[in-house]
Amino acid sequence: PDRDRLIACLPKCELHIHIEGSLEPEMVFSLARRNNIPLPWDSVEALRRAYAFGSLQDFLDVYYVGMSVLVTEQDFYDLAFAYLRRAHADNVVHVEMFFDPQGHTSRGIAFDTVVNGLHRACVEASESFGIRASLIMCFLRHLDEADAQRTLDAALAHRDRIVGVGLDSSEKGHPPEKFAHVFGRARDAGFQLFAHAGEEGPPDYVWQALDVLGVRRVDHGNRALEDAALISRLARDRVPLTVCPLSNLRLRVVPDLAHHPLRHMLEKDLTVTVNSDDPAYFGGYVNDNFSAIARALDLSPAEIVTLARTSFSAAMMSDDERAAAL
Ligand code: ES4
Ligand code: ZN
Repeated sequence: PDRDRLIACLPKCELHIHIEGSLEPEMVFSLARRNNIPLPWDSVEALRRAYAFGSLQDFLDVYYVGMSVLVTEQDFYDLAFAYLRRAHADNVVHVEMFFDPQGHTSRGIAFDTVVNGLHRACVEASESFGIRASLIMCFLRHLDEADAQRTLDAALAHRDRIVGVGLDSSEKGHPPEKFAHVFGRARDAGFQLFAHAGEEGPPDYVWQALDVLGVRRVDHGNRALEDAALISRLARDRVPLTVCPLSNLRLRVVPDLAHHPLRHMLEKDLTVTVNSDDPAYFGGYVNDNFSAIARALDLSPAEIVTLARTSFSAAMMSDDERAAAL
């Protein structure tokens, strides 16, 4: 339909993508073969059948096994380059890419191996087809703060190649305040700050992300709508929310997309963007997310244009870079 043609031709930024979540089942199997890594599934089809998730934790259990096939610098390069090429095909011009170093260092992969491969893909994709891409490392919130502190120590040697730190993985029971000290250190070291909050966790976790961690943007933020004072705060400070419709559907954060809170977020003047989260696992890249939510909520062309434009205001970009991109 016309709506999908509009979506396809709009320039966009992708601000919520876990690069390990762009690992397609075929690549899981080809890298497993290349690196001699055993898998609990005997075919691509069996792996796809495992993508029936009842919750965030169900997904994470598969996600951490999937990423275990990533071993060499070339693996990380191949993963990120394939994603950036795919994003470019969706008219994504700027990417702020999450990665999970602890998902790799915990398996004995060196921090440098991960960053070297991902960074080289960002540089070469930019040279090859002009996409801009930067790296944000996330702390796994189910691990303790001391583990995050050691991860930050390792990142300091790559300060010029990692623009920010975020917080992801199992949300419930792991409030942002658990990471207050390490986020303080990251801020002092000059990193931009982000956190997943209000995906499954309560509005209080969104407050903590803002007031304890001091994040510049909230990833998901769906449950902020349960708290009127929080909505006012997010609107007043124009805190962007990086919303991921197909992720919310597949992880049962919403029963169906017709009940997705994005329409209410727009009505309340929140700064909302549309993103893919873990596209290989959730059934679509960024344009698929735009199409699915636009159709379910019957978004107008003007609303679709607003969502794409907002991705630029929510991005880490100078005004000059923004003007050049638009
Ligand atoms: C994630 Cl959807 C989601 N939520 C929290 N942590 C994550 N890591 C990768 N995808
Ligand atoms: Zn996410």
